[in-house]
Amino acid sequence: MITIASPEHAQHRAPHEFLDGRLIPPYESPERAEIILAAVERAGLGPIVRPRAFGDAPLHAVHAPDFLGYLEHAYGRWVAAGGDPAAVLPSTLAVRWMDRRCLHPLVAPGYYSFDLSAPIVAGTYRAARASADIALTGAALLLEGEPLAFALCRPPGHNAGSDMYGGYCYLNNAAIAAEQLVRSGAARVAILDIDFHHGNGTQQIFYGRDDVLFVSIHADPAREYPYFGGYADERGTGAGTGFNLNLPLEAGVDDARYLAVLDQALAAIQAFGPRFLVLSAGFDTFGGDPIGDFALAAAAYPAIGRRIAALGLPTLVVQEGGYAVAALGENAASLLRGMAAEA
Ligand code: Q9C
Ligand code: ZN
Repeated sequence: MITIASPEHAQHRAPHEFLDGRLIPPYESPERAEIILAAVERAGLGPIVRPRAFGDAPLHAVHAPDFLGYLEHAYGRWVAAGGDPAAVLPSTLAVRWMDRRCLHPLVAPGYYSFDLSAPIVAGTYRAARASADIALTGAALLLEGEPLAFALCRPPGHNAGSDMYGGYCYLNNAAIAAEQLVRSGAARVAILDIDFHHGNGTQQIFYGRDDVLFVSIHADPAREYPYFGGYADERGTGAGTGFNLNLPLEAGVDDARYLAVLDQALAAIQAFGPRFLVLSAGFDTFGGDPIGDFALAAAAYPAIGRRIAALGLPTLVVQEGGYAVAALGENAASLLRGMAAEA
């Protein structure tokens, strides 16, 4: 197994986020990536390499050009227009019946984002690009014959859609890697999302596609973020109908319950017959997570890893969420240990 990581992630450090009307310290912190890297090193899971640079083309394959231009220049234009230098965060959001394009530098954040949990600072775009390069390097390694790669991405990506960001996510790393695998000749690619939250961005990007299957196990959005999507009746559209599978779950999910639902997800992936698997791996399913309400024990992660690896597919593991920082490194290393043992 090969891990891809970069110190560039530290360029992104949000000063705060909004939660239930309160301005609070961000759950998504640089310490997360450092602790995962240290645990993977300690576990001796194979070489740790830096990402290669892939340029703009793979980003454009997934994200809209105006959205990428916005992300690149948002901070500088915001500050020049008088916005708080601490971070870019909107005060007015485009919504269902009021969604005209108004791109004044202090207003564009409300057009391109859907929540108040993804501040942009001076280094956010650089970090997000490095994060996408990490995922793309993992995809390249699979194409070169590597059976298992771990993309230690930060910031995470699965909440970011083709032209919208939010939920700590800016560029959709897993989607960018999956699209690269398809464009390199793989007829079918499956994405399994095991983050506690629904991967609304990944779903949106591939919703009309029959060559990329998206399967997500997550907290029922009727109760948990992202609330406005991720329900079981969202099955895809047009040619993509039947190629989107949401498995929303109740609070308090334990290891046995989770593993049973995971088997359902894996059966759907097996039936699809993909050439590659991209795993959006979040560890906010852990019982100790401060923003999740599942009850997984640490012992669940090696078991989850073994079952996923038993599919026998070349797999790219892409780091997403997980906010119980003290346990995060061990949980990530445990999943990978389980996968490597089975592979
Ligand atoms: N009451 C990831 O795990 N705040 N994003 C939720 C719930 C935002 C999660 C508040 C959660 C974003 C990558
Ligand atoms: Zn999450």
